[in-house]
Amino acid sequence: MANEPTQRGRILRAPEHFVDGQLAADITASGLNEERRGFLRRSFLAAGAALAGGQALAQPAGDPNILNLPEHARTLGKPVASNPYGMPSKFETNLLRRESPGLTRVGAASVAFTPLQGLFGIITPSGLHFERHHQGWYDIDPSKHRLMINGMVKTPKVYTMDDLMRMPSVSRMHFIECGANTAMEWGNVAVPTVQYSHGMLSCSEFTGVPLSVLLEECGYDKKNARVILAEGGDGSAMTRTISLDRALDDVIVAWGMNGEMLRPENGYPLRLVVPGVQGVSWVKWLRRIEVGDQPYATKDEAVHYIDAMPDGNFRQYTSIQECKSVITTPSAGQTLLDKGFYNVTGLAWSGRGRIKRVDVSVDGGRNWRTARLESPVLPKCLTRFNIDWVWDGSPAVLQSRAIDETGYVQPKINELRAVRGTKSIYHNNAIQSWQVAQSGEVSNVQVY
Ligand SMILES: Nc1nc2c(c(=O)[nH]1)N[C@H]1C(S)=C(S)[C@@H](COP(=O)(O)O)O[C@H]1N2
Ligand SMILES: [Mo]
Repeated sequence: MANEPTQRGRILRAPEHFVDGQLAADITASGLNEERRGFLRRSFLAAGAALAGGQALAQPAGDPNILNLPEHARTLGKPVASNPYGMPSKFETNLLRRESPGLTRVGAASVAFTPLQGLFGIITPSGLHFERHHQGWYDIDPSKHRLMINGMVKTPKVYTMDDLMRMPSVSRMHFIECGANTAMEWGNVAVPTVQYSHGMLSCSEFTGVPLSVLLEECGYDKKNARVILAEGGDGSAMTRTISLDRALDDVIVAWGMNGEMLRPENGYPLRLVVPGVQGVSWVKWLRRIEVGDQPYATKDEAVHYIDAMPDGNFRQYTSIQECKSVITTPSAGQTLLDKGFYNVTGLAWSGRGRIKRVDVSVDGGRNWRTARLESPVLPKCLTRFNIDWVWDGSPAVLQSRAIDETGYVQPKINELRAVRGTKSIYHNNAIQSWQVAQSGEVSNVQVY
């Protein structure tokens, strides 16, 4: 696994394609007009002046990739709709969901991780959304799919997809994180890349009808009802309990993801979106919601996604994904090519609301600088952060620490262990450390 290729496994020196005065002459030779050349020179100078660290500029004079007009500049390109459903460039084939070999006995009950190291911004491309199935995935015929709402309601109802999609809908951006994300790292360093350590995390714009609208329409028992039970249409008959307060707050019965229908792997044609709550409650292939007056002690809930504590007890219903962050570049498995300038970038999120601040350390947590948060900064959504760094070529330990709007500060791994022990699987939101060796190689370490 350690040798598995990672997307953008090598980080190119940022200023590599800046050019000097000599090249301006070559550009003239290649046929650019005066006006264009003037523009290029100005922008190169501006970019060059902004360089941190005062590195020597690259000398690409004589580079055939600049001197010779490529074929694509001399010929007719492909016609529109050659790919009626667009796909990534053939040069990007390394950016893939990956399964952790041997994690579970069968692939139908496993995980495929999102390649966080290769993504920009906050939205996960739908084809790279992580997958977690207890019993495989299906491509369900939407014309045959039904959603039943029953239990403590005045009028139990069965909805078709057409019924649901006529209702008032909302579109909201939210992260989904499996409660078992970063589960392998409780005891010590276990996995070689951020894809495996944090890749049970994705973020999309979801579209659907608020669950509150459906519950109102069915006339839920306002006096006595306390919970809902959501049931999936797969063989594992996944069921999860959600408190009625939460169900009425921001839960969505969703069919849309990133502007199109959900992908089959992610619950097509219908899934529950439970913002801020661990992934297991986001029931896929959603077929039934039952309103009740006490938590359903389903077998699934008794044994899965509960936290083993040091004293031998278990914490149950710790469903909210606490504030967490991780640097995605540079991250383990990547190699810095040279000393000099790097944009350190990563993701921060909190199941309790908005991210307020992210601090970054390059010396294992002794000193911290505040990173730039990119907009939008939305509640229960991924937030992208960036910060400048000039690497002097000596060993470094990179860390990020997120703070959410409740004031909660992401803990160090030793602080978390002091309270939770090492028997847990779920809800590890510790600060992640990446070590940069003198060689430029980045690896997963635990430093506190
Ligand atoms: N019906 C059903 N819903 C399910 C699951 C499942 O196996 N069956 N897995 C759950 C778990 S544990 C997680 S983390 C999320 C994963 O959602 P994704 O596969 O869209 O990433 O779906 C949840 N919903
Ligand atoms: Mo999960």
